[in-house]
Amino acid sequence: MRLTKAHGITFADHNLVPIWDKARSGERLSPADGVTLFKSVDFTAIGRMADHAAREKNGEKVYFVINTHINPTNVCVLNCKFCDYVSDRNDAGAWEMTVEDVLSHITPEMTEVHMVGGHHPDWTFEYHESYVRAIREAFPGIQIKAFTAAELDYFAKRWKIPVEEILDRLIAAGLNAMPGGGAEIFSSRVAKELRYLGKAQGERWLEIHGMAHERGIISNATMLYGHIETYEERIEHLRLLREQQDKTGGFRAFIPLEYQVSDERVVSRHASALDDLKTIAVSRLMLDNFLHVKAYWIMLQEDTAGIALNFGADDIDGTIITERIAHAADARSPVGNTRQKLVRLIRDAGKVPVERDALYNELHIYDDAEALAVASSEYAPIQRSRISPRAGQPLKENAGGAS
Ligand code: V47
Repeated sequence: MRLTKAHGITFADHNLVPIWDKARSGERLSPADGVTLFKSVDFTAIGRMADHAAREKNGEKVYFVINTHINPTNVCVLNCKFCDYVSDRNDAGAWEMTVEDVLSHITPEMTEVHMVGGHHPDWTFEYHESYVRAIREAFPGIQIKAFTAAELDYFAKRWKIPVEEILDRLIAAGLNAMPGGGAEIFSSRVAKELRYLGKAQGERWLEIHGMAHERGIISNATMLYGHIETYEERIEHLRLLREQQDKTGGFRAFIPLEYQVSDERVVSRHASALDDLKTIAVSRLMLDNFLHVKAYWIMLQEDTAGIALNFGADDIDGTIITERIAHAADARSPVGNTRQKLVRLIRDAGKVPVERDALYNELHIYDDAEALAVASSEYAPIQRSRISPRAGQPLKENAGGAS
């Protein structure tokens, strides 16, 4: 095999050299470049290119947050084929949280609460709004990242309230940011096959994020991969996100979500670690206008997430405490993590741990001595995945239902 050396990288696949030239000079990669990267097996070169792109944006810094994920209900009118999280309200595993239940999951140490739930058939918008207001009253300093564009679209249709008004009311109640879920893959072919045509489709999902950005609300974006989608469909998804970001600029982090094989077994096995790393790297290279790419340790597993920090990712999300969506599909990661473990993961990757809040304000930069001290202090995962959170909490009578 003839190897080509170009500006610090040794290439086995010569097709990548012109892409590296573009990436180095800040020229935008085309969709065809993206597909070429996905189809290439020159992993080290792809990783080096993506690491370069990440360093250009964030240096050696890798971000994490002390947060919790709260899922007030798993009752949902949808039946997406990839999702094991949802329940019918009569199922034994269904749960509905009261406002007090939600508050009981938050501690003063947390700086971010991430809250998303099912498309409940009869909880009013006012009930969802009351969660945000109650969190803001009880924890004035916490940042609230809540409700996906898919949920906002559902509230709007179900309760005949314009999304603009919904956003304004949530902001008045205390909303700070929007999570990136519900995007899946922007493809009507996949949406039809995986039965998610019933939720906000690509154009609408992007439009709602644009509305949030115009109101000063930052948001994230996700992509569910590793099922029936093609490389071309992944790239089209990234292209559409990049285009929206050019228009409204409010996306902060992109999070590729590796499909966790659900009971329906859309495919028989998880994406490989190589596919995970390549997806992180290609996303970093294509999304030149996104500041952050997250290696979501819950779905990647900690080992792959750690390696992803040298493949273009600069964020690993946070402590989470009790993750339910991926673990409903029996994800193999712990459901939560400790600060020590996250600092260690970042330090072991040779990067600088930075504790952030939901808005990416830097709260604490760990110098190496401190990172070493934190990383080598005793740590333990909070809960192993095999203790399934599937059962959630028992249904409570009249938890805010509109009926
Ligand atoms: O919207 C559902 C996906 C998302 C499965 O914004 C599945 O900071 C994999 O959006 N396998 C929820 N994925 C998670 C999410 C998220 C996570 C972390 C951070 C942020 C952020 C957002 O999970 C859903 C859906 O797209 N999902 N089922 C599954 N079996």
